[in-house]
Amino acid sequence: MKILISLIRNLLGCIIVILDLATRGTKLKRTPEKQQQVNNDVKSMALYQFFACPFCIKTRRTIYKLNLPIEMRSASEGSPHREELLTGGGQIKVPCLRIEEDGKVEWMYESSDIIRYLETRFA
Ligand SMILES: N[C@@H](CCC(=O)N[C@@H](CS)C(=O)NCC(=O)O)C(=O)O
Repeated sequence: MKILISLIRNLLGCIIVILDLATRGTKLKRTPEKQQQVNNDVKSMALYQFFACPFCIKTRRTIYKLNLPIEMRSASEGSPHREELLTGGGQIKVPCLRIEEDGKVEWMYESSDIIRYLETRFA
């Protein structure tokens, strides 16, 4: 039963991934200088995520639209990043944005909080 639910969930996730890819639209355009600055700013960030999780897809969509080259780290079972997420953030829940700035590390959970943070900072 657990396997069936997981299968259905992943299947639905893959459908949402395809719909997202088909309807993403265009990326935000910036001057080369501004884009370079943004690229540098996001070097300190990484998104822990699952490929087919709807909350992760929603977050990745915002990251795509805002043209942010944020590193994606899979938190799926078997991935080395899963342990990092648990140890650093305190729970296995995705999406989670790791932000390292001024020697401090913040683990931001909740897709709506991550999206609001990125839009406020980069839109
Ligand atoms: N309210 C959260 C929901 C996140 C959530 O439920 N994520 C699921 C995956 S879709 C999760 O991480 N579950 C833990 C697990 O599968 O181990 C958000 O919007 O980010």
